[in-house]
Amino acid sequence: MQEKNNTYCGFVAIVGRPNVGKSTLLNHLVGEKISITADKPQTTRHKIIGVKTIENKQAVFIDTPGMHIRQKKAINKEMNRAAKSALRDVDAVIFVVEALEWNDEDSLVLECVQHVTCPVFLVVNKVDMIKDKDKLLPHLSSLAEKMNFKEIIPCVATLGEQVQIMEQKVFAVLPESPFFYPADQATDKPLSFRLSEIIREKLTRSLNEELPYALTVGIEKIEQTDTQLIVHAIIWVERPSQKGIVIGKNGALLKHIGQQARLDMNHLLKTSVHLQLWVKVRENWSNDKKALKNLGYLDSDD
Ligand SMILES: Nc1nc2c(ncn2[C@@H]2O[C@H](COP(=O)(O)OP(=O)(O)OP(=O)(O)O)[C@@H](O)[C@H]2O)c(=O)[nH]1
Ligand SMILES: [Mg+2]
Repeated sequence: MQEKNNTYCGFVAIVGRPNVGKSTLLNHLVGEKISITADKPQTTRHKIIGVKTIENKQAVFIDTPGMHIRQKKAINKEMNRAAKSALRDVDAVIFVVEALEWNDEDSLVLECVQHVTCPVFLVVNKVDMIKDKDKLLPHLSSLAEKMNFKEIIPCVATLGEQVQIMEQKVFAVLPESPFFYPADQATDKPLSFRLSEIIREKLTRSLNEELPYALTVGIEKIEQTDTQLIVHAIIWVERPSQKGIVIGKNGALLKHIGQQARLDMNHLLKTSVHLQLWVKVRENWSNDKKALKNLGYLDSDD
């Protein structure tokens, strides 16, 4: 007799060096903004789950921090550790690279994915950036020699190009299993985390040089009134001079960040949000393990 109601479910790690488009891809795969993105390396700092359920199949995608080599602070070690740990016990891997590029950090990621036993899909992202399209095929052939990839899929994550095809191919390798998440749940992260990340995205996009790496955001309190949600957030920086830059002349930059973040929060929560932002100094937080723990950077499940 044919079995009814079989379900398929599995974990799918999205890995790659910084800035190749992993989080952009995750958001397109899930169909919702789950993970923040910016045109700077090391934007994602945590493993972030995005769940996509279609009928009797569920893929639990894990976005990861870009694996990197040169930075040596405690937070960088933690990010690399989180990315590597995402490869444990997964059912498929999406390894993202940038079209026509290959560097030491891609090689580091390759070394890690060569050890997994599940199918590895190579996604060659940003093909829209290629000026001479004739270069793509030879590039794909050279990538095919690096390991036995299940598939090599060129893609434009920002436009969602080829993302549906990728989804079909990944869904086809999910094992038979009960669902891990309710069908209507899109991420594992609590609201406070999502709100803090929205603020960090606006800061990362607005600030230059080292400043995005010197700050983190914590949500102190969320209050519900009759008419709106009041979110109290602290932006932590490492030095007093950085505080002044984040606030800006007459508070202009902080106001701009607040306006941008509030729009995204209104959209996410479908309610009016009032955002209270403070900037405080916590010396050397990014290289201090105790501070990292307090600020939510040490995942307990790794
Ligand atoms: N032109 C182009 N830009 C892209 C594409 N995909 C992503 N980007 C841009 O590349 C930048 C980095 O994208 P992210 O999704 O934040 O990259 P990431 O791999 O998650 O980066 P980290 O979290 O730092 O490791 C952003 O500015 C994206 O808009 C693409 O297909 N084409
Ligand atoms: Mg990212």
